Amino acid sequence: MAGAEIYKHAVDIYGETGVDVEAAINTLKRISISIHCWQGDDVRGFISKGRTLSGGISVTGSYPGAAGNGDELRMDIERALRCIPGKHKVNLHAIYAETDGSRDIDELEPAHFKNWVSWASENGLGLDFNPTCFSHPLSEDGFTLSHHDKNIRAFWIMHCIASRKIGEYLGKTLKQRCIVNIWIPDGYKDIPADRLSPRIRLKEALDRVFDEKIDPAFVLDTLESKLFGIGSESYVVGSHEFYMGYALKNGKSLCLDTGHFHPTETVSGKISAISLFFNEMLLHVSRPVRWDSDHVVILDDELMEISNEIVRNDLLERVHLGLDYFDASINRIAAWVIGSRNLLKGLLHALTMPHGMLKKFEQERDYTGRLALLEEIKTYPFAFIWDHYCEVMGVPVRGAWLKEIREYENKVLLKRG
Ligand code: RNT
Ligand code: ZN
Repeated sequence: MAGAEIYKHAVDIYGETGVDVEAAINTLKRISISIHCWQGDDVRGFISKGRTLSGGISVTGSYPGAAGNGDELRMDIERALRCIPGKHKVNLHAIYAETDGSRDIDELEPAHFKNWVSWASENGLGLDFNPTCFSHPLSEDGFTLSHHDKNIRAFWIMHCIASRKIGEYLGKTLKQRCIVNIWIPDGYKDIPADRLSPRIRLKEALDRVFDEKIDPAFVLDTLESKLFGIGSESYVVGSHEFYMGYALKNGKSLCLDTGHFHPTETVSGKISAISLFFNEMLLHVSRPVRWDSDHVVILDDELMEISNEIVRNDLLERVHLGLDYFDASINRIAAWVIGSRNLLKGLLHALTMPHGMLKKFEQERDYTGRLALLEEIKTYPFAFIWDHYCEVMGVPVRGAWLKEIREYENKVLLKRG
């Protein structure tokens, strides 16, 4: 059978379960994911050169070819985007500012991101943003917005305000709202004697950060919780309960990172509950291996279940999807392509699930039918639908992208000093 026939056959098979594959494909075309710039240079950034990554996150591996400046990073992202179907956003961190080196991160301005903005606008991309509350001398003792020293706290408050202003500029200029996500590493390695005071300080610091009026048409503020990190194993100030309460009370949104919960807890299980109380949320799609290790996203059960929850609860407009992982042990551009294609694959998979039939079985208490169908679907010809999607979107089909990335590696990456 030729490609078109195979695809048609797959469409018919899915049709038998009530699934409209063409409609699924048209929906996927409109989904924009946020691709994290920091996979390209191991979360180093340009203004913290020489500083080591801190805050309990860690990149391992020494694969050659990391981007060393804005032009290299943008060029690498462009290369990756040519292998990823659809129109997407790029997620920046404050440390990717292009300054003359005289400024610290509490004094960053929109102008330091003008190269990013002109590049994004030329390439039809939206931009998201994050303050960088780590890898800095003032975060080295493990505390930022909840620091006991009010001057250090003030520094981080200024940095977060500056970041929200930059987000507003990105959103306004690119005419696409920018998500500004705050994550801080604050916490204790060992059992604290006082869990409350740092949380009181964080609450007050956030109030000051959000006192700065930023147009919600251009910025969506999100807060990212965490259960533990390296160096904050026993206590994290910005826990899930903390931000859930803070965001609900103050009209902010949550960011759920798939690596930030207890290993047996799943983000897929939380989305429906949160959707009842929040209009929007952000997900940091990552892959924890035994800890919050930020491995490259693969098409695993949890990714498929997260996608199912978003699709079957009609949350595609309200759940924003960002990638968050960093692997320096493989080609970094391949890492972007693999993770991004997998997230899109997960979504397409969810869009082609017979949710109608499955829900009907469930309503009728026919759990036998539900399990039987769920298991049969696993061997449906999904691959041909995905291949067709790549083809119509003008990106390499199946593993053909790897050859392109290897050529780029030889021509560009391996020549970098
Ligand atoms: C850390 C958080 C955070 C970072 C990025 C770089 O545990 O997940 O989102 O990974 O901001
Ligand atoms: Zn994250």
